[in-house]
Amino acid sequence: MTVFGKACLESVNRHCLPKTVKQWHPCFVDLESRMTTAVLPNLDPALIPISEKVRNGKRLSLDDGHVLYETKDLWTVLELAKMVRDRMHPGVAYYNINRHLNYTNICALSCKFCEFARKKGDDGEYTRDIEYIKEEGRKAVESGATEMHIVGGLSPYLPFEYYTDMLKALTEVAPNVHLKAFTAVELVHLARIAKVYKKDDIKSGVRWVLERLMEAGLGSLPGGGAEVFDERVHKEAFKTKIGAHEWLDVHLVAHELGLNTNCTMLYGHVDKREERLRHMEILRRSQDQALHRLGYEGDAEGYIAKGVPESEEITAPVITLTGEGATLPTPSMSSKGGYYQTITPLPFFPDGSELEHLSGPAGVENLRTIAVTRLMLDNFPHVKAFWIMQSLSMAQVMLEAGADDIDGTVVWYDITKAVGEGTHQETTERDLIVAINEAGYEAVERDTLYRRVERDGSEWRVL
Ligand code: V47
Repeated sequence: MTVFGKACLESVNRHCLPKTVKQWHPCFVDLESRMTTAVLPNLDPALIPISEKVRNGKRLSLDDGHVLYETKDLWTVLELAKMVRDRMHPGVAYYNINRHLNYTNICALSCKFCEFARKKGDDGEYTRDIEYIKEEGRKAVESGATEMHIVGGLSPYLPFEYYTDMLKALTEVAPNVHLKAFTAVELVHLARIAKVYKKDDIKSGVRWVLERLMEAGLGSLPGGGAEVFDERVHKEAFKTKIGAHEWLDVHLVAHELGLNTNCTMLYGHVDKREERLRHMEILRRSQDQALHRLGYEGDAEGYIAKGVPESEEITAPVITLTGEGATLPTPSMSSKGGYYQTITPLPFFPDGSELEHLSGPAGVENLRTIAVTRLMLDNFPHVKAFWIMQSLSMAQVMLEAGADDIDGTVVWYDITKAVGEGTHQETTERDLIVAINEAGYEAVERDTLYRRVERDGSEWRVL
């Protein structure tokens, strides 16, 4: 138990939680607080002012994020993230019944962290035809899936119509299955192959593409391709991929069109912790803008990081959803615009990539990153511990450290493979429920938009 445990928190507040760090300096420590540190010898006083902000639903600064990342008092960081997560999603954790579909692994890019991409003629290169894709749609219906998560490489060999045909074919065979498809990177590529891409006006081309894809059945955007929004990291690890501005523009246009989107952070390769924190700052400012469009008012005095270029252009006030009684956005607000639903931190898998010499992050770093993400991204409704990349056991533990979602049954997954696994990486609904229940939460099946699902075998409806 740490000082911020639910039961303990109130008593700490009443008796000894000091208002400033100064009071925790040894010269100022009173008897009560000395007793607290005696019971909790690892308590880091630097976390006290941060806990005050967290308790009051205030935005944390990049310096606070730095403390959360560097402190030796990991348990308090986890406990703070759990406090926020429990406040936002009391008693529940989410999963879904889904299928991932990777339609091609041919990719014009050569990102150093990627093990998935192939060039035409390489061993194992593939492009799925529409019949194959339809069959996947039928299997999704048979298995009762509510979502297909569809992403692929940037193939120079596929015309724009392939993408609209794919969505139309899936809508035909699986009309009730939500199509969460195409990362921002793919959408910019689609604008290029449709010849509507303009370097100085990315938004208009992407809008054209998204409108066509929505007509064909697109339901929302997954969060891939964000990596870490930083020029240095971009140059070093994924130079030819779109940068932060373009990624954000795509999501901005999607939100304007009423589509909900997700986002990710691929960490633990050439990135530094401070660069991850800046990535989080940029994302939460982008979400401020989306929530402001939905009518959230926010805190005009709230902390805004200086010197983070992508966030400087955003004029929305700071909007947090972590305070007591905050209302989370719902799909019914989508008539005014979409928003980011979920942030999924993705730990780097080195095997088979050009960065294989790096070790990649391990359990403690992953656990801490989930917690820091929950605490920093105070306006994101959900934090996902993607079990495919975290392992189901770690994803379960992460439910105690800020995560409220572990993704779904998945079935096929080709982007990363756990040691000894091929692309068939499936888990059962039962295993997901057991993992969530064992962590002490009610397992709630959700659809892509986080509406509760009521199910009878493969038949389902949203509540
Ligand atoms: O865009 C690529 C990343 C992403 C590696 O939106 C790698 O709900 C780790 O975006 N090690 C695809 N990661 C996955 C993704 C995702 C997953 C689950 C849920 C959602 C969602 C989105 O995987 C890519 C890239 O950022 N990636 N290579 C690697 N070696």
